Formats: sequence, structure tokens, C-alpha cells
Amino acid sequence: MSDETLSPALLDRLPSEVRKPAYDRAALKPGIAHIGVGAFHRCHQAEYTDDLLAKDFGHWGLVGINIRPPLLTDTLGRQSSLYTRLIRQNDEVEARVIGSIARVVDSQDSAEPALEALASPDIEMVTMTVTEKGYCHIPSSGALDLDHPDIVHDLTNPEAPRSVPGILARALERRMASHGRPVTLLSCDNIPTNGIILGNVVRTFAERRGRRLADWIEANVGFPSAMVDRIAPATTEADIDTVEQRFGYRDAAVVVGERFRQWVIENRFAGRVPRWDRVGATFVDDVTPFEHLKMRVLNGAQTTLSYLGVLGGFEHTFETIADPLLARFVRRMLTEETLPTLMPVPGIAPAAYIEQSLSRLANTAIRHRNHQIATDGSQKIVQRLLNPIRDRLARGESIELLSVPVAGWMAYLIKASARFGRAWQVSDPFAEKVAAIADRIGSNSNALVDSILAIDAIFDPRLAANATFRAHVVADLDGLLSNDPMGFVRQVCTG
Ligand code: CS2
Repeated sequence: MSDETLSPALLDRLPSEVRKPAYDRAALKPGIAHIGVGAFHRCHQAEYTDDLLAKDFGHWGLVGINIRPPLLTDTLGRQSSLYTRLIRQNDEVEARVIGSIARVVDSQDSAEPALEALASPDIEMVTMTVTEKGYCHIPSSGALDLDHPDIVHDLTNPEAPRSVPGILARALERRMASHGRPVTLLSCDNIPTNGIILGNVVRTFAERRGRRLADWIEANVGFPSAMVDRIAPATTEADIDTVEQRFGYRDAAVVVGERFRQWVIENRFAGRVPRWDRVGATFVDDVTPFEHLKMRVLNGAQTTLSYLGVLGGFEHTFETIADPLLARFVRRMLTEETLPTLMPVPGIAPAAYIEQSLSRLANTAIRHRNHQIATDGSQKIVQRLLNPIRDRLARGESIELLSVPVAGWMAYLIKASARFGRAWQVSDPFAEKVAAIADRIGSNSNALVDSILAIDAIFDPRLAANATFRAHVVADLDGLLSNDPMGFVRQVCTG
């Protein structure tokens, strides 16, 4: 079997330890469309949906759509959309073939295939993981960025959109003009109030298309916010080899994740809803306390470890957190500064949640690269670091630990500039801007911080003008750009 690729025919011959879809895939009818079929989706919403189909088979199969690379036809498409989900916890490996994706759609070159799928009357739920920057919003305000090149393009070419807001608005326009069925658009990205942001960008775009569409959306489309959680790094060749070596077949779409998973969704649906709450998800009236907890603690720790980890020469999260100094720093930051900013969360004790998060990050089988987490930091630091900083400053509380990873993000982009020897390659919508600042200014931390804090899409002007915040970030940047960044972290930690 060893060079055979995963397929429906192979399911019967898989080793017994590999769990298989417990329902008739041939009868699967898609009722959910998902945009952005990356590792996270395959490890999270698609697994919950697989659980739901096994428990209560209905019309909730998934259509998986990619509007950006990679092509799905090359991987999932060749496997009838089947793939293996591995749970890895240190030495343990648990394999399961997920069958909830009924078919995949590549829509990278033209929006048409995506529009056709999204406008189908069979689709009643659209979920998405399109990354923070996919919403084309201004991170500091949440408003649609009308100067974004894709938005400028889509407003003049609404029939051939490129952006997520443009594609969704066009699909909704087609739904309005054809069958008129309601639909829920459910963001599963790590941005605060993601449903409100998604609603903002789609409505603002639609208003420019006309009042009728905007009114139809108001009456027929739901935008619940949701908190999603499971660590699932980008798949590597080594993961593909693991499946082949341990289970004897090839799977180009395998995904590896940790055991922990969580999904909290607001009850703001339009039309029918897959009952994910029957298989472990939680439906709530207000997701805010949950999303603060997750983004400020788990994601805040990941972001902190990624920047300090890269500066300290570590490759993955688990190696970074194995360093006693960085583990101590992040635990102190979360306990002393982040925790007091959290709202009470029903059923969750924040101190225990912090410990649980830190132990999740120490899982040696989850090889999450610091550079992967560091990607698009400009879109992540607002919710993970700047919001708790703002809350603390408003109450006159110290921010001397939370300011360090903010400077870490700056140092990460600065060190990628030509003037600082292009230490590594970065991917961030603001990378070029910060590199240009660094090339112009050199190592003067005061001037560097002033120019970077002036980027008001990231730093709202009130925060940027706060003297305490600025002074901390300047001192931290100085320390992190020095020859001994870890010595500086030690000083902050013990000082
Ligand atoms: C990570 C997240 O890359 C990142 O930004 O912080 O993907 C993180 O692993 C997930 O949010 C965990 O639920």
C-alpha cells in the first residue's frame, strides 16, 4: 500500500488505528462553503463538521474554496477531498481521515468559481479563514480600507472582484437577485469582534453598490463573531512522510494539530445552522470575554515567543518556551499584566488557562515556526498586545512587560531591512514601510519608534502619543537591537 495515495477506495484498507468517516460520503450534500482551506480549517471547522456528520448526518457537507494559492486541485482534489488529520502530543500520534469536505474549488485566477459556489441556494453557511489581512480593514479602527489596492480595484470592477469583501458582496448580490435565501457569514480568523469587522467591510462595500443590496444584507445575512482555537502549523514534507511511514499511504493534504480545540460562536445566525454545538462548540450571546482570553493569552504568548524567539536564535515555539528565561518572561507578562485586563469568562479560571496555554506551547510534536507566527504581525499585535496595553494605561497600570513584544515586532521588521543586514525575510503588509524607516534612520531608537508609532493604521494616535508607552518601547527597542537581546530580556525580567 505504501505508495498508494489516499482515496475513497483506500478507506477500507487503512490500518485499523486510522479512524475513518463514519457516514456515507457518497450521500454528502454541501450546505457550507468555506473560504481559505489551509491547515487551520482542515484541523478545526472541518473536523467539527466531520463530528457533526457522524453524529447527525444532514446536508452539512463542505465546499472548500481557495481564492489565493495554493491550488486545492493538486492536493485535496486528487484525493476526493479526503485527508488525514494527525493529533500529536509529544510522542503520541493519533490519525483520523476527515471526510466532511465534499468538493474543492480553485478560484485563484478568477472569482467566478467562488461566486458560483457562494451564491448557490444549497449554501446556508459560509465560514472563512482568510487571515487577518484578508478583511482589508484598518487594524486600528476596524473600518474597510478604501485605499487598499484590491478594494479600489473591486469597487471599479464589482463583477470580477479579488478581495474577500468584494467577493462576498458580489455573491450576496447574486443571491439577492436569484433565490434570495438568507445566509450566515462566519469569520473564523483571529481578529477581535471578527463578525463585526466582517459585517463592516461587507456592508461598506455593498453600500457603494447601492441601497437595495445594503438593505437586503441587513435583512438576510448574519455576521456572528467567533473565537476559534487549535494550534495547527503549516504542513511540512516531514508530516507527509510521517503518514507514509506510520500508516503506509501518501497524503499530500495531511494536517497536524494539537489535541486541544475550542470554538465559541455567537448566536447571530441567519437561516439554518449546522449544530456544531452538539459536537463540542459553544453557542453564546457574547463572545467578547472568550476572544479576549484567547487572543491576549494564547495568541499573545505565541506572538511574544515568536519575536523574542527569533531574536534569541530559536526556530520553533516549543524550543523557545523551553528556554527558562523566555518561559519566565512570558508567564510573568501574562500573569501580572495581561490577566488583570481579562473579562470574567464563564467556566474558565484565567490563571489555569494561562498554565494550560503555556503547556500547549511546550508540546514538542507541534513544530510551529517562529517565523510563521511572526508573519503579518502588524495585523496581530493590536488584539494580542496593544489592546491590553491600552486597557492598562487607562487604569494607570504598568506595561513594562507587554511593551517588550511590541518592540520585538519592530525589531523583527527593522532587522530585515538592508541597513540592518537583512537578517531574515519577512512577510507583513507593513514590512516595506518599516524597512524604509530603518534604512533612513539607522539605529536611533527614539527616531525609529516615533516614525513607526506614526503608522496610524496600527497605532491609534492616542496610544502613540502616550508618553509612558513610547518611553517603554524606545528602551525595549534599544535593548532588543543591542548585541545581547536576551541579556536585555533578563534585565527586564529580574529588574
Ligand atoms: C498563530 C495562530 O500564526 C499565528 O498567528 O498565533 O495561528 C494560532 O496558532 C491559532 O490562533 C491557535 O488557535
